[in-house]
Formats: sequence, structure tokens, C-alpha cells
Amino acid sequence: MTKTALITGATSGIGHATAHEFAKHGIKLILCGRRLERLHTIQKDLEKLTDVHILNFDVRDKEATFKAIETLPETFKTIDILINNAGNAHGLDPINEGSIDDWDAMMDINVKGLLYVSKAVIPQMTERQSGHIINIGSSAGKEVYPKGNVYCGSKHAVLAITEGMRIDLNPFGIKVGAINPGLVETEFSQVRFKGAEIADSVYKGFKALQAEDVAEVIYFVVSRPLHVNIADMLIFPTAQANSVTVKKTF
Ligand code: NDP
Ligand code: 8X3
Repeated sequence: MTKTALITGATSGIGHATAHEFAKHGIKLILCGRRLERLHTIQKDLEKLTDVHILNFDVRDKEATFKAIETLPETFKTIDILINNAGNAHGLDPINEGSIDDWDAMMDINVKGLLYVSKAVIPQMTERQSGHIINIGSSAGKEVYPKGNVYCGSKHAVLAITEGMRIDLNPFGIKVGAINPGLVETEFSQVRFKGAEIADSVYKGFKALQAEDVAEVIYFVVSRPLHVNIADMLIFPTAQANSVTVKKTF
């Protein structure tokens, strides 16, 4: 039977690549993001491969999140796979110098946004006693690095919430897991450094993970047999050993 996946943060990076990977395998898509024009362009592109519906909302907006998911058309109402991917780092500052706006953005998007979307989708999964939730965590959810403070906190929270979801949704036969990448070359650093020049240097001197590398792993995870749940996965580029150890050519 054709499955339907809802992917947050599908306008760019890992979410966009995952949409493409799923479309190649005929999975129906509900693609979410704030940048409507991009959603339209991606929809047009992927509709050559599968059915695509777009939802334009900010995951920080509780009401908009619930409304978007409640008003899905009948043919997209049954969500088999939820990919909680929307998120970013905002800033890289020691805790004594960090911006409260950046902290709000990371906690509101990476943690609370993930919870809002999950709250809107989980009831139909518990009712059907089936479903698969994948939360995109990070290596930053496994170890804290200098100046990573609140971003690392938000991703540690994602991992704790993932474990909690897996326990609480266990009686319903719902799969829950986290995929935790290291350095992935996406718009992530542009957002983190607000377009400043330093963003261009983050992936220089080594081969970072590409969004497609992570997307292939996500498809592998969702395509396992019913009795197999990949609960947690840490993926680094070969050049990276942990958050602060990266073998560069200069
Ligand atoms: P991108 O910046 O390329 O993509 C982020 C996506 O999140 C965009 O599609 C963006 O869409 C969406 N998004 C951001 N804020 C909101 C919001 N308020 N409401 C709705 N959607 C939002 O980064 P990545 O693809 O790299 O990041 C995806 C996930 O992977 C994030 O959770 C990130 O923390 C995680 N990650 C990234 C790593 C990396 O090195 N790149 C490593 C480990 C984890 P739009 O702006 O259109 O709303
Ligand atoms: C993104 C990876 O190391 O930039 O989650 O925090 S890192």
C-alpha cells in the first residue's frame, strides 16, 4: 500500500532531499515549510514522481500548525510517516554573550515546534495503532561543544523527547527513532551565522555530509520491515570524529 509522509522543513537541505528520496520510491508527500514559493517549485518537480500536497506554516505557530494538519484533504489525511526535521541553529556564542532571540528561536522551533507537529499527528497514529515518527536530532544532541550551549540543549531535548515518545507510543505499535547527523552542508550555517561570511568557511577543507546522504539513511530507516525499528543513529562525515575533531586539508 502507498504510504504518506509528512516532512517538516522540506524547503531546503535534509528535508528537501528526503522529499526527493521518498518521491523516487513512490511515497506520497506532505511537504511543510514557511517559504511558499519554494514549496510550489518543489511540488511541481516531485509531482512527476508522486502525489504531493504542500502545507505553508511556521512550526512556532501552534494554531497554524494544528489548522494546517486538520485541514489536509481526504487523500492526504492518513499520515504513515512523520519526519520532524524543521529546525536550525541560531548563533554560536558563549552563554554569557548569547542572544535571547536566538535562544527563543532554537527552543521554539527545534523543540516546541517538533512537539506541536507531533501532537497534531500522533492521535491518528494511536487510533490506527500504526505509524513511524523520525525526529532529526544531531550529534549536538549527543555531546555539547563550546558555544553550542542552547542549540545543543535543544537537540539533547529532541533526543530525550524521542525516547519518551518511543516508550509512550510502544503500546500502540508506533515506531519512533532519531537520526543524528554531524556536519551536513546545507543552508544550516547560513541561518546560524545570519548570512555572515563565516558561514561559507564551515564546510571548507573537508567533505561534509550532503543532504542526500542523510536522506538515503532516512529512507533506509522507513523501509525496514514492520518488526524492525531503528531507534537511534549517529552519522558523521568520514572527516569528522566528534563535534570538535574534523580532519581538514588546511
Ligand atoms: P536547512 O537550513 O537547509 O533547512 C532547515 C529547514 O527547516 C528549512 O526547510 C526551513 O524551512 C525549516 N524551518 C526552519 N524554521 C522553521 C519554522 N519556524 N517553521 C517551519 N519550518 C522551519 O538546514 P538542514 O537541512 O541542515 O536542517 C534540517 C534539520 O537537521 C534541523 O533540525 C537541523 O538542526 C538538523 N541538523 C542539521 C545538521 C547540519 O549540519 N546541517 C546536522 C545535524 C542536524 P523554511 O525556512 O522555508 O520555513
Ligand atoms: C548540526 C551539527 O555540529 O553544527 O546539528 O551542531 S553542528
